Amino acid sequence: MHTEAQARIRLVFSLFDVNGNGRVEAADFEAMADRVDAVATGSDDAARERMIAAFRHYWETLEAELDVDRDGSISVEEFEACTLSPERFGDTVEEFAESLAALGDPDGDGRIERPLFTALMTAIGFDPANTNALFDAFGPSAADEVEVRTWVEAIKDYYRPDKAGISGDLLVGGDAG
Ligand SMILES: [Ca+2]
Ligand SMILES: [Ca+2]
Ligand SMILES: [Ca+2]
Repeated sequence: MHTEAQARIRLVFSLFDVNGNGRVEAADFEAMADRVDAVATGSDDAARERMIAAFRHYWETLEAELDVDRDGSISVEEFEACTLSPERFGDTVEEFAESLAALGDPDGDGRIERPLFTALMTAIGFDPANTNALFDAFGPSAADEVEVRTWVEAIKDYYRPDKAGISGDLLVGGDAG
């Protein structure tokens, strides 16, 4: 596995462990969904419920696939195994990416503005400075917007262990590590 992928996965684990007890569990995902819901003020109920359902499904998939010792939580060692068989998480990550991106585009024009992008990514736990660097890497328009598709693809790339040198690596740099 590329070290870049390992660094991304470790960062994701630290973000998913919202309550900071060193394990990822259902309560962490509920807390993260609540934070994202709180900043998705422009979105309708259906879009928000879809996101919350995607977060729950993400947790259920992790628990089913990675909780080897069946203690109801994922340790960092258990979590790293997700990179060994990324195909088992493809559909889950895709729905997570799509539902999150939908909250970034409440007017449905296919583009997301920087303030909302930063708010959603910060709600998940990413460092604001790194989030801005990622937005810049997407090549924003003169109106400071990026294509939602670009973001969705970046989220999916982020979880691919064979990927290195991708835009998502910017999230690992700086003070967020
Ligand atoms: Ca936790
Ligand atoms: Ca476990
Ligand atoms: Ca939009």
